[in-house]
Amino acid sequence: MLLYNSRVSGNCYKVRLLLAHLGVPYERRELDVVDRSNRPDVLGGLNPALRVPTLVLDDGRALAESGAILWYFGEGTRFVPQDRLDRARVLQWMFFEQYEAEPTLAVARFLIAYSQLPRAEYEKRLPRLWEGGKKALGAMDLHLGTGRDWFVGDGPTLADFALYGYAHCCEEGEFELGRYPSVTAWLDRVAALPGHVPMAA
Ligand SMILES: N[C@@H](CCC(=O)N[C@@H](CS)C(=O)NCC(=O)O)C(=O)O
Repeated sequence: MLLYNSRVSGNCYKVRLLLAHLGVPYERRELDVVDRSNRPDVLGGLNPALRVPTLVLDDGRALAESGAILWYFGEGTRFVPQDRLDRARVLQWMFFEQYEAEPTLAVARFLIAYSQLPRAEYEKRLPRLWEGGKKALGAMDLHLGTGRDWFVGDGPTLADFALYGYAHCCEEGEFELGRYPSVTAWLDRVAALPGHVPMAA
């Protein structure tokens, strides 16, 4: 199995994190997230969106979108609850991650830490991204602050891995994690799970 990956992408990291927890072996091919000029050559025919993560199974079939890849490997494991409502709640937080958290936390981080653009070129975009990212972190903090250790149920699920991808590195986007104590405690909990791998692994 081959994962088209970027070392610094939280979307790719979510997948690597789950595969590490499940002990699933795979190969990685690194793609640049700044110079994307080879994307059509490499990912054309595999993922029409030309984004990473893109996974190619051993039989040649491809799967893209971090959430879909998480679901493909997570179904039937301890990371997807048996209860129907809890399963839907895992999806609730995965959709939240893609609509509220990733487009704000990830984009602010990318512009500031990885885009190699002069700050003047993107500075006007930051207040909106910060506003949206704070809203997402605030909602996560509120949810976890009601005495929960995990987003759904009594143990880690795909929802936790999906949200961890960009929440754990949001300070690179100049978000202040100290304002979200329940999120900070949850990040520590995820990082303390046996089998955890850091993004740089
Ligand atoms: N919704 C997708 C987003 C994937 C995505 O945005 N990947 C970025 C890296 S984090 C990428 O490939 N960017 C390059 C581009 O937009 O051309 C997912 O969750 O997998």
